[in-house]
Amino acid sequence: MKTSNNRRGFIQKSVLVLTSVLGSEVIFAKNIPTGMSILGQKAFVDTLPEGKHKDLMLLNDRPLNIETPPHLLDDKITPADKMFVRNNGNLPSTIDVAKWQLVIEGESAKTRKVFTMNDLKTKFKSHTYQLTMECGGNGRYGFTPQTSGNQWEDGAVSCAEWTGVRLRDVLESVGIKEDAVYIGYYGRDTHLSGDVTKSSISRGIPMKKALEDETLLAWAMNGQDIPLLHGYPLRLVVGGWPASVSGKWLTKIAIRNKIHDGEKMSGHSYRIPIYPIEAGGKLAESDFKIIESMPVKSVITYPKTGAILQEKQSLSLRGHAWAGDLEVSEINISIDFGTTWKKCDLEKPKNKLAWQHWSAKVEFPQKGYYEIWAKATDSKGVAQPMVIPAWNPGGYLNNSCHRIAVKIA
Ligand SMILES: Nc1nc2c(c(=O)[nH]1)N[C@H]1C(S)=C(S)[C@@H](COP(=O)(O)O)O[C@H]1N2
Ligand SMILES: [Mo]
Repeated sequence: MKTSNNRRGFIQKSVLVLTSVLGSEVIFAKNIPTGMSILGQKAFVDTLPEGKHKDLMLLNDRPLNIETPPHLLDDKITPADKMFVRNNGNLPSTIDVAKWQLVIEGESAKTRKVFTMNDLKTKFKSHTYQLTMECGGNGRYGFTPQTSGNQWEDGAVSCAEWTGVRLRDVLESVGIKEDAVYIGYYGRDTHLSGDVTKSSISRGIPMKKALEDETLLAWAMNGQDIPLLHGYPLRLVVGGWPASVSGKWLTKIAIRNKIHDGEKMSGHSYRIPIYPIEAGGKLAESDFKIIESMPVKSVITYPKTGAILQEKQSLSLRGHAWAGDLEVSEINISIDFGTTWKKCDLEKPKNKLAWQHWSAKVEFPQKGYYEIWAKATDSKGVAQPMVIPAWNPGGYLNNSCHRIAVKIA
């Protein structure tokens, strides 16, 4: 008896999930054999969501993960239609901005306060910053053995212009206790399983980063409402750290007296080994540390890989470079597989934590196949590696040089 009850329970639960995923009723749902799942929405989704450039790459539709090919990152400020998407759970279904609330609470909050969108917009000074957001797993495809998770190539990065209030101003208006060490965020999206009591992701940052000028509670991106896919109507935006700390559809910030222990703060989620391990190796939970500032990296956004150029034409290259909390101090390109390097022109960042634009002109000695490599160096003298850096179980922080192929015809 017990087994059949459980089985019925399982069927009902999975049907619930499936109907909500499809957005239309599964008519004979009660006939689905135990343990069998329906083909589902994959069969109907062969295009990207509305508002996304058609040449973005759909990595996964459940949860939705969409990557930007590097040549579509050519804009100085990433427009919404070209911004990569990384969802861990289901998009929030209904959003009523008039009723939207942000709760600030936690062991280390002096009191609990609730803010409406209007409170945030009218009671605090607003600020606008360009902020680089790169998924911690950008470049994961480069690791061998392959690690689980989205096999991002080079395009899980963006730099948009975000407008909102400083998290610091809002936290200070609530009151921060002496023992505060971390903040943790909560968003309105739901867990993939359909279990509404579980968060899909709830990460955080140490107080020092939370209180930084550029850490925003943002309601606008590039001068418009934040698109639904990117966190409408309110988002925590933290530049230079793994984008997973920039909580979308923000409903709550907890001021914690310990390192935040929300979903995806433990195991190998956004954590890397303290010491180098062999590729494919295992290590104890206590031998991981949380990823903080992202490493130095760059992309070549023009030309597109696979470009065919005329002989004796000089080629103008361009792209962006960023270095987590630091600045990029230099970027070089090579057309001879790293034997010689040429220094590029590099702009200053618009503000701290914004990516920097670079450009260079190159000439090719004769017809043939070439690769162009770009290598940025941060303000502490650390450069991108030319080979894939240390393997880690989560497949994070592959900041090896971006390469493109060109032919001179
Ligand atoms: N609430 C919520 N916030 C989230 C996520 C999510 O799934 N839910 N994904 C995180 C991860 S892992 C990344 S890389 C960025 C992606 O931001 P984007 O989709 O706006 O590019 O959002 C972060 N914030
Ligand atoms: Mo991410």
